[in-house]
Amino acid sequence: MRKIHLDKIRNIGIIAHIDAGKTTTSERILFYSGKSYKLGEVNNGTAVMDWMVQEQERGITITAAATTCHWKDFTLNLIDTPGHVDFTVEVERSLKVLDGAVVVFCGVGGVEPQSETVWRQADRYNVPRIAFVNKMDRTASNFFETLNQIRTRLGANAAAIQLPFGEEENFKGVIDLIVQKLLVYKDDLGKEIETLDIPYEKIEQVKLYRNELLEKLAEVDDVIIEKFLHNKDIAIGEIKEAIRRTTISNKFTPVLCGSAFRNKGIQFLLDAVVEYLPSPKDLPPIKGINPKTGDFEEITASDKAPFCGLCFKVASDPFVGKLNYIRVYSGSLSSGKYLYNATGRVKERLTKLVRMHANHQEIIEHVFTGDIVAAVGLSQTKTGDTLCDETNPILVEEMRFPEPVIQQAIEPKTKDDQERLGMALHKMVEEDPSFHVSYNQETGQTIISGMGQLHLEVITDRILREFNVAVGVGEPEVAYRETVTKKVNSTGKFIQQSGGRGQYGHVVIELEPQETCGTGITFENKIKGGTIPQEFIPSVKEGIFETAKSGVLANYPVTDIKVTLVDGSFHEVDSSELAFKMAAGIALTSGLRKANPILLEPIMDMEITLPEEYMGSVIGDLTSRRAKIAAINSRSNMRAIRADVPLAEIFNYATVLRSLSQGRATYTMEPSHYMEVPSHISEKIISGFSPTGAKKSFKKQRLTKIVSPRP
Ligand SMILES: Nc1nc2c(ncn2[C@@H]2O[C@H](COP(=O)(O)OP(=O)(O)OP(=O)(O)O)[C@@H](O)[C@H]2O)c(=O)[nH]1
Ligand SMILES: [Mg+2]
Repeated sequence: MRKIHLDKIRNIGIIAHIDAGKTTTSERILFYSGKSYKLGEVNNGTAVMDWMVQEQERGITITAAATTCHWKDFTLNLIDTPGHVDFTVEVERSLKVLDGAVVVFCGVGGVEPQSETVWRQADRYNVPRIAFVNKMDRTASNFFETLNQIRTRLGANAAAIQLPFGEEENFKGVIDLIVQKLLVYKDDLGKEIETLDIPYEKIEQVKLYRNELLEKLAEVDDVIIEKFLHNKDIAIGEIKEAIRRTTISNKFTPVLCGSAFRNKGIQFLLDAVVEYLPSPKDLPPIKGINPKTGDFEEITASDKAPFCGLCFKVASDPFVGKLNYIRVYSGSLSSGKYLYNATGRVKERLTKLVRMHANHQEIIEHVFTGDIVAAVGLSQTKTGDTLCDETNPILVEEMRFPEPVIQQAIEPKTKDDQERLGMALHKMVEEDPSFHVSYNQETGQTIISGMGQLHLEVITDRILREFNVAVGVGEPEVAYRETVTKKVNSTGKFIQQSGGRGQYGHVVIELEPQETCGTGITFENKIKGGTIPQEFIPSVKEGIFETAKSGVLANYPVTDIKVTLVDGSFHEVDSSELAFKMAAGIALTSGLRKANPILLEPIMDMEITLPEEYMGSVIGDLTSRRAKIAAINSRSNMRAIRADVPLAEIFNYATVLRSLSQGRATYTMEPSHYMEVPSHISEKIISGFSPTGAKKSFKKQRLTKIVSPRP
């Protein structure tokens, strides 16, 4: 029997632009909830959530860390995510399984580029959120400007439910607009809070913002609009209920403020989390596909329902080995039991269940609906796999991960380490869906690809420290993609009949470009009436996805295509999974050749913040780099240029920008989308590649950096 009622669970993530204070806020949550006895700081490497050495050394979060703590009689499963765009996959997978999020904003920076990114990610998963404007103690922090930007840049129906009291270094506490009280911190640790009446000089401002709060609620809530229009009193309880209703239905975002570093505002943030963010049962049931029938089914958030959980993260632990992080959507589970992996179609035995506290584990015996836990013993389960009850198989919608944009060659420093490097890379791929490894037949080199230079740097550093393999790496290069521009039909046959049991696979596919870019590969099965038996369909899909890993132009992975299986045939005896997989691969390759293939390159969404006087030279330089300027805005007393720039043009841009602006400009960028490579450039790239492996072979990458222990 479960001890914690489902109503009392909050699964929340902390998301934000890099450095907004997510980890500092998480550390305070752990402290005030009694989970940590000491305040952890990012600055001196004592933050429990930033447990990796690479995080502590660099002062940034790299991997999403999960923990569980309690606030009042609620249980909070909390995930602190990284802000750096190279680790965006961590935000993506966390949002997939979380029920709510706290979006942290820097009170000085306001809505920064990655604040927009994570906001859009949360939009995509329909995650209800509350906003926390942090760093109110800092010079030039501006709560009202940030609130304004949340509305204008993010398009949120947001309103303050608190106002800051005191500014910058005199920031002392908050005014609660709902109960109309001033809450002042009396000590540095933020434990003693005094509740006072609103000071006289603040009464007008409080009236104004309280009214604005009610107005914004009235726009989206029938109960409030009714009372508001008729000028009736609205009770505190009614306001809170309306905030809860509208936050959960994603129609409203309450905005709070504080200073995590100065220990102010966190208890009220926790109150807001439990009051306004949903419990697992407050959200509409998620849908899954029954693999037997192909029909959609609702997954009921109840312990009594059959088990269904999603593995959203895989990590390796030095002591227990592989850990599978699971969000339980329905049913319950005990350690020692068997589970069915509906994605991989294998049965797995769960040897141990643990509750994660950053990198520490607490052994538990049972898990229930709504829990976020880690499992040991699931050797075949990967990120994105659905685990369920074998008699009630179900598939939760697959997760989509971003395509890597840069790649480099990697080799072990000594030949003896080849095998261990292979093992290390295998582990990394298992953990990180945005990290890919491929082997270039032409050059005999292993190529690693990822989301950015920092991403690959952290991976090579981990290979050295965790696996003790020193490696050499090449210069990072652009990871191009291939796609098609025309719709074609293509047939693939894999037939071998040489006495005895043969092979027979025959498929007809439709191959077409996807309308929107960045969608990867979509596979649809339109086979009717058993032309190809259902049992072979997954193999056809597998064949398509595997073949799409290397395209027909220059061996780059294929993306943004839709493949529809429309026809085919089978043989009673000779047909096998392998034969259909091969046939699908043949169909795809010949289809790609016919469908006017093109090369795609990653385009980065870049924001450069700089003083006005450098605008001319920076814009001039950007234009020479094939950039498209999207907007020029003001940021405090600086200017901000927003541009789309091909990644190929901005390697080592930091050095360029430094010299153009005497070190006064800064920039952030993130992969935005793929675009066709202009033909004169694409010809050069393709001519460097020969599918026959004959004379014009791929250039072998020169290794330019060695990652090995310092002497
Ligand atoms: N003055 C001030 N500094 C803060 C506050 N919150 C965080 N910081 C500082 O801001 C820096 C970044 O804080 P983190 O908590 O690591 O930020 P983060 O959002 O977790 O960063 P990433 O995980 O790397 O994206 C650290 O130096 C913190 O001490 C605050 O309220 N006031
Ligand atoms: Mg952090």
